[in-house]
Amino acid sequence: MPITATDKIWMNGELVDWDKAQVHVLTHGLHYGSGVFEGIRAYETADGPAIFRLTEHIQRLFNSAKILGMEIPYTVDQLIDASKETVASTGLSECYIRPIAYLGYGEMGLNTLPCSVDVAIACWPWGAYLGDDAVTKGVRLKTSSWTRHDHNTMPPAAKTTGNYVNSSLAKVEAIKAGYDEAVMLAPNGLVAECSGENIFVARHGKLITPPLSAGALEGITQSSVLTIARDLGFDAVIDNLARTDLYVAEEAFVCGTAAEVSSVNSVDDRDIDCPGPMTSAIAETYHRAIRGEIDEYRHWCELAS
Ligand code: PPE
Repeated sequence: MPITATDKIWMNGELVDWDKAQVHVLTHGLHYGSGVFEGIRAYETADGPAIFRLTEHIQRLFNSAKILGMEIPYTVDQLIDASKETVASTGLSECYIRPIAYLGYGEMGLNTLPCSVDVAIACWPWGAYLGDDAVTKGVRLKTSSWTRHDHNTMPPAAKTTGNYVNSSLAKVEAIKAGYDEAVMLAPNGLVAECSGENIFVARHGKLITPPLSAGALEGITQSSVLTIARDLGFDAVIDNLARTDLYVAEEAFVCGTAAEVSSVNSVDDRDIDCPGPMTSAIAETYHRAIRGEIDEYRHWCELAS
């Protein structure tokens, strides 16, 4: 999806002009995928732009770095403030936010211990990740021929830049085959997640989403959806799913910061009623929650200024 430029990008402690936010071609992260990143959204609320669950996203960035053994030279609070400062500098009321910490220029080779860590935060307006019709018409999923990483190869628990080659292989395969998104299975055949979203299905009236142990990212939207679903009175759990659970699901949806809540209309050409009643109720509540319209979830909306 094309990027629309904004004014400034935060790089290593200062806001620089968008066009000047550049790195050297020998940057370590470019060669070895040695970076960690986040995807966050800011939404317009009655009190001004607010960043949805910003603190948890920045904490996850630090956890990803910890898994990689990467020392981010800032504190969680500093990157929270920097994210707010970057959003405020754009003047936008709604945008996508991309913090990234990566091994920088100066060292080559696979021993990352001497490498410096650079940090940048960019924001830009980003529309519906899976298309404007994703909530109402739903998306077509295809089980990928690519397997999600094992925990002892590329830990899926860390949102590492290099991990996303696996996601891109799956996404491109699905699109070329005429589908919208790929479902990825773990090496043991259980459902992990989609290329850039967590997945939920309803079976016997209960909503189920796969765990981290099955190779899913611990999604912040997944966590919001679990809370919302339970508050709406639905039974919702984190549990393993077989591929065939998707084929006979009563309803299904995917969720993530970029995709928000998007319903699924089929998996491997097995149709699923769409949008299902629980999906519709959750999507509607989520869309109000992110804009600060529901009191009990307002603490998720962290004002940008
Ligand atoms: N799984 C994966 C693999 C994933 O990339 C995301 C986010 C999620 C689950 C959902 O996580 P959360 O955003 O915390 O609910 N995917 C990001 C988009 C990736 C991309 O750059 O494209 C996102 O939604 O920001």
